[in-house]
Order: sequence, then C-alpha cells, then structure tokens
Amino acid sequence: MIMGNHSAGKSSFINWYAEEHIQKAGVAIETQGFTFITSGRKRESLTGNATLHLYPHFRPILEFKGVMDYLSAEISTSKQKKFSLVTFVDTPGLVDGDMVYPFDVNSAIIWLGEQADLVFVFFDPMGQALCKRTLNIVEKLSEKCGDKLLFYLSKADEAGKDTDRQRVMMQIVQELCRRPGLNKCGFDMPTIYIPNPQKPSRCVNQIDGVCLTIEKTINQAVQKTLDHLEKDCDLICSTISSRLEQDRADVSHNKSVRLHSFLCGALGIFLPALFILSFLVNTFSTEQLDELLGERPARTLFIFTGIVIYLWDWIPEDGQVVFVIIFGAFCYLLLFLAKYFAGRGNKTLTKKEKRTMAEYSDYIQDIVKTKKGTLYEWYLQQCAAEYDF
Ligand SMILES: Nc1nc2c(ncn2[C@@H]2O[C@H](COP(=O)(O)OP(=O)(O)O)[C@@H](O)[C@H]2O)c(=O)[nH]1
Ligand SMILES: [Mg+2]
Repeated sequence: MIMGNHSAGKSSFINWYAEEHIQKAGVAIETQGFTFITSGRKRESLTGNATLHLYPHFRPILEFKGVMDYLSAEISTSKQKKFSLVTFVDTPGLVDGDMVYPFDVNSAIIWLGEQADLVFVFFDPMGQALCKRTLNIVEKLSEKCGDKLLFYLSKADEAGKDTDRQRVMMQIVQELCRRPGLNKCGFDMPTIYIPNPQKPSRCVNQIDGVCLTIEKTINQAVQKTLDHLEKDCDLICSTISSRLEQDRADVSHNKSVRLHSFLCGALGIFLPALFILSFLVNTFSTEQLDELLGERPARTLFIFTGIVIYLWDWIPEDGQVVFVIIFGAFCYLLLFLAKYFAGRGNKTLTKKEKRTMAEYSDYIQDIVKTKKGTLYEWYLQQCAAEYDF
C-alpha cells in the first residue's frame, strides 16, 4: 500500500513500476478512493463491487460506510519488474483542512495498511510534507504494524539543491519524531524520484532500493504463505483426529449410560410386576396353576412368588402400608434414574460425517501437503537458479 499527501507521487510511482500509464497522475486531486493495481491477462478497470469479488478478503472494508463507491481495481498486462507478483493499493491523497472525504478515510487507510505486506509513506518536499492527517495515520499504523512501515522522500529531484533537500528531510524527521509513537531509533528515509531522461538530476536516487524491498517482501510472503499452509494443514488434521477420538469416547460413554438406563428401567418395572404377580398367583391353588401353565413353569413361578410372599409375611402387619409406600417410591426412583441416564448420552457423529472427516484428513495429508512440498521445491529451485545465474 502506498500512502501519503496529495500529489506526493504515489500514482506516478505505480505507473513507473509497471512501466505503463495505469493511474492518472497530476497536480489536481486525482485519487479520491482506493485503487488496487494488479497484473492480469487483460487490461480492465473494475468498479467497487467487481473489485470486492476479485478480492473477497477485503470485504470487511465495507464496514467503513460509503467506501464502496470509492473502490476500484485496474488490471494491467504489464510484466515489468515483479509487477506480476504485486498488488499495489493506491490510496486517497491526504490533505488537511476543509477537504471532506466521503468516508472515514483515516480508519480505512489504517485497516488496509494492516492487511498489506508493506506500507510505503511518501513525503514530498513541495506540498504539505507535514500534513497532520498523514502523520496521524502514520502514527496509528506504526503502533499496529510498525515493521512494515517504510518512509520515502519522494520527488526528491524537486527538492532543489542538496542543502535544501537536507533541510526538508530534517523538517520531516523532526515532525515525525515529535509524535510519541514515531520517535524510534534507526529512522530511515531514502530519497527517491522517477527518473526523467529529459530532466537529469544530480540528486541521489534510491528508487532501485524500493524495487529490492518489494522483491524481498514477495519472497518472504511466499515463504510465509507456504509455512502457514503447512501449519493450517496440521491444525485441520489434528482437529479432525481429536474430534474422531472424542466421538469414540462419546460412543463408549453412551453405551455405558444406555446400560445403566436399561438396568434401572428393567428393575423399576420388574420389581413391582413381581410383587403384584405374587399376590395374584397366591390366589390360585397348585393344581389350578399346573393345569393353566404346565407343571414345570408353574413350579418355577411358585418358587419365585413364594420367596416374595415369605418376605412379605416377615413384615409386621402394622408396617405393611409403610413398606408398600417405600417400595413404590423406590420403584419410582428406579424409573426416574432410567430416564435420567437415557438423557445423559452425548451427541455422536453420523457415519457419513465420520467418513467425510476422514476423507478431508486424507486429502490434506496426501494431496495438499504433497503439493505444498512441490511448491516449496519450485520456489527454492528458482531462487537458487537465480542466484547461480
Ligand atoms: N519531478 C518529479 N515529479 C513527479 C515525481 N513523481 C510524480 N511527479 C509529479 O507530481 C505530480 C503528482 O503526482 P501523482 O503521482 O499524481 O501524485 P499522487 O497524488 O500522490 O498520486 C504529477 O504531476 C507528477 O508528474 C518525481 O519523482 N519527480
Ligand atoms: Mg494519485
């Protein structure tokens, strides 16, 4: 991202880098909004909505009300320098005073600056080198992401003689250092200007350094992205495997909970049923039962109910009502516990969900990671080849 006062030479720098007249440059306030300048297959200009389709990750910028109409993108076919690997963001020229911006320009620039890999701040010797708005934004950005903030004295060929230029530099640096957030040591401000064969200047031009900085940042971005990809892959795989493990634990938990629920429920029904049955059976004689059920089942039934009746007879007569109440409450408790255990089960994954997760994990391990390895290899190969060259 390139920011700076109005007429600091931002658009001209982008045109120079791409070696194509993409952005309008002039003394009039040309750039009121944000323009993304990128390389593509066909020369094309995009408006706000199309721009956000091209860069969906910049969609949160819509939080700044009114900014949509001031977004655009220029696609150029230029392959000069490293242009095919860079996307420049040209920002609204900043001025102090009565100028009304159609949106919260300070916040929008700060937000975009945070997204960028590099933020160039252009100060020009002529115009409002010490524009307060620029300094405010720079101060905020320096707090948030000071490491990618770089200052340049642009249009240095217009600064007059060496002594004049030094004074301009001193003034800018002084003004910058007056801000508490900016007076860090090791402050650097290279002087740059667009080389003009018709108007040769004796001033030192460090514009090639800007190109080198861009190139270095591209390389770092490639490495960072590939490293991040690896980390993301690992994160996805470990999340999936821990989710599957959790699911296995849930399944066995559910099994034991279901068993508890079943046992309580069965007892809660079986005990009162046996109790009532015992009294019913007791009203029949042995012969009647033998006739009804056959000899063997009748015998078994008699033994069971006999035990219940035997125990019942043990209870003193005046305690029998209390016993029935306690027994009823106990059976109710058993049924309540059965219901409680039934509700304690955890939600588990369906077979389809498990299969999909396993497939994702395999895809990442086999395809994405392999591809990442190949990309890293290509990247290193072309670096090495370039250095060899
Ligand atoms: N002498 C000189 N003029 C420049 C340089 N860069 C830009 N300009 C002129 O400064 C004016 C404003 O430039 P522009 O790129 O539109 O500034 P922006 O508002 O920051 O985008 C234009 O007339 C350019 O021709 C430079 O390096 N040297
Ligand atoms: Mg401009």
